[in-house]
Amino acid sequence: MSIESSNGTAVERRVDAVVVGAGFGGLYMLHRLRKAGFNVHGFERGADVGGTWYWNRYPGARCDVESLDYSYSFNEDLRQEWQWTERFATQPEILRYLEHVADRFNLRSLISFGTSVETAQWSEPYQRWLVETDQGERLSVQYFILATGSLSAAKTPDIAGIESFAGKVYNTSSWPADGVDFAGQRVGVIGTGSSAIQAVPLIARQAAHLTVFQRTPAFTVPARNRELQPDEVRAFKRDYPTYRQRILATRQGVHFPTTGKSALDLSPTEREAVYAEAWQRGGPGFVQVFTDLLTDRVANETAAEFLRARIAEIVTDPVVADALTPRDYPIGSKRIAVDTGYYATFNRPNVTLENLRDAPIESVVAEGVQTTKSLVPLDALVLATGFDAMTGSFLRIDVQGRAGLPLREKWAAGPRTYLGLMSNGFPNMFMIAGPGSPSVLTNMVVSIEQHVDWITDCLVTMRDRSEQSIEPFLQVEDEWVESCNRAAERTLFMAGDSWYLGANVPGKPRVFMPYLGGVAVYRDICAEIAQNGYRGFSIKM
Ligand code: NA7
Repeated sequence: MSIESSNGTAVERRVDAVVVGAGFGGLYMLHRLRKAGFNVHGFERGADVGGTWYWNRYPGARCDVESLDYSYSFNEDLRQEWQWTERFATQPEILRYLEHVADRFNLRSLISFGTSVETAQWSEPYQRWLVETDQGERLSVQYFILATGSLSAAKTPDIAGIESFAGKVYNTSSWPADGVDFAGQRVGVIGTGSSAIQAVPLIARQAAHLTVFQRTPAFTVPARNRELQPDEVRAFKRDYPTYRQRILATRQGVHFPTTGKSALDLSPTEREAVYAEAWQRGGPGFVQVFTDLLTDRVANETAAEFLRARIAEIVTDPVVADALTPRDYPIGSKRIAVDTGYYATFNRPNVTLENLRDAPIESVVAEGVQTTKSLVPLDALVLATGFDAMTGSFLRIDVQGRAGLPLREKWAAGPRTYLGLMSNGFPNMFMIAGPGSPSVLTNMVVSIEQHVDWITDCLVTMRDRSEQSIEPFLQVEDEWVESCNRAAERTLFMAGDSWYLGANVPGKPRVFMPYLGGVAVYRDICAEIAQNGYRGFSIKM
């Protein structure tokens, strides 16, 4: 068989599966498929493994899921031998973990690094994908698997004149590997999402002066990060199976303490005590302490008020405190940030908050940032302006399905998938943690492992039955998308301009992209579909 590539030349290589991306998802996918006897190859645009954790090396970068939770479960020896050192792991430690996994399971030999997949075209006559890379490789592939990440395609901010800035411009999501020394410099940070909230306290300690340009204030809770104690790690490893069962039964794939009650069932004093305890405990579970914080606006407002009062307590200048206080969207509708000393950083004499609601950025000029009120002179500019989340990393590849249908066209009004795993019209193309799956609302490692396991089982079953292609029926996909949308409409997630909704990218359709039903329900749905002969999927010999 020979498939011709788009420029008419023959393919160079034939493999069973191509996996795009070598982060948590891609590495485990490669491991499982090779172990199952498939001939599999990986492509990774970075120079090494790590995905999100390879690129996001900005100062202070950490995971906001606790390290003991944010780890693979699939191998007992790996679980026992790896030692996390802190409650919330830093980016370098997570990257070391993924490098260790790549070495331990000998995965690097399967991957072409520094290589981006540019196009993938489905050939109906051959029932295979033709995959082409920016390095000129051309492969004929039965299964095309996208493990490209949910927060991987950085957003280019629509700010005029960035190229004219005389100093250096950095993006938090593609930070130089050997770090940046801001000593003695006037630094500007644009954006106040999770990345900026982690970076700002550290940049402030180094820079001569830091100016934070804020358009929308964020809700953030203290991480209360600390070193892990040998005793707790030993207990965790000893009781791992029990612990694992417990987190698989949750919505988020992590255990968050909850009262199991409505916030409105308690008196104001009792409620305050619950929030105070969650604040002291730290971490992103703050919005999980009551059952209705993400569905009831009045309940939500009680949590928001608690955090607003903390800002007023910490930040000494009332004007700055006021500017840092979020008021116009429900807490949790945009992903809550987890910080170490963020608000207190604004008490430092070398830190200024520029409230872009009072004076928007007009442009970046050679000397610095020009707002409608003043020119802020800068030596370095940091863009912490976010991502084209959840769909950006898929759509930057020119994917063409049956009858040459571009994925970009199919998803023009928002992503359409069945289970966040596959999309009708794109046979044998799988997504790991795609839109329509729990993904970013959960512990990503838990969700990734479940997707990889499901995909592997599916491919093994198809091979056993000599089946060639699989694709969801349009009707089940439409029903899935509809039910995801309906679930979102019953929540407060629709009321914040979040990246979950694509609202942070001008022109992107406003569609809530993750599945809201949670890890436990979703796992059951996927398992039941597989047990029933992949109900809802068209499978061809
Ligand atoms: P986010 O959370 O999307 O934050 C991006 C920030 O950048 C946010 O404060 C934006 O303000 C701001 N932004 C974006 N474009 C502009 C322009 N043009 N001018 C001024 N400010 C701008 O991205 P992060 O990287 O911080 O975090 C992403 C996720 O990674 C996070 O949720 C965690 O899950 C990990 P806006 O809100 O749009 O007014």
